[in-house]
Amino acid sequence: MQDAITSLIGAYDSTGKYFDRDAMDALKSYFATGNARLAASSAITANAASLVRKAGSQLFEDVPDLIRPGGNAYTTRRFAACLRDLDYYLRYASYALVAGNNDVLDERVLQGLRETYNSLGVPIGPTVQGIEILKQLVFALVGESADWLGAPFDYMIRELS
Ligand code: CYC
Repeated sequence: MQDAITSLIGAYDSTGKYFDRDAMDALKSYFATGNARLAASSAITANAASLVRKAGSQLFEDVPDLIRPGGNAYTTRRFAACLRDLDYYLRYASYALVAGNNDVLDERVLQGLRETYNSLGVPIGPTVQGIEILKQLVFALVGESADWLGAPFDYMIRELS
């Protein structure tokens, strides 16, 4: 698992280079957003259950077929699996925000996920929509929509799409 600092050290060490200006700029911007990252992660943690509940309601309102007979989130078991998946996305986003790096998302969330979803008939489009809704709810909660705050959600959306 990588974070903003270890990934940079890895990249520079592998070629035996001291940090250059680009590296310093990357580190400065990571430290400059450090307190805000912690505050965002802690706000997510404190509101996780309600964020997931709201994201689920909004998703099922936007795509009502999901919870009708024949929909992938129809039956209590699948409905619950869907909310659980949204909770996974939110929790891992809160880790990636603190790390300033998306490696944890690759390693713990995304690896093999598309194949699993395809084999179970879990639709990718509405899943991506659910992650986008989580992102907007987090923007509203934190009171800003900076790139670094949306980054983990954007990454999961891009990788799943
Ligand atoms: C199922 N979601 C699954 C499964 C996995 C994940 C592995 C199959 C096993 C199971 O049912 O638990 C996802 N598991 C994860 C992730 C991690 C993990 C991300 C990383 C921590 O360990 N269905 C919809 C919605 C969407 C949805 C669009 C919610 C946004 O229609 C989700 N995921 C969904 C559903 C299932 C599922 C309904 C059950 C499908 C089935 O068994 O038929």
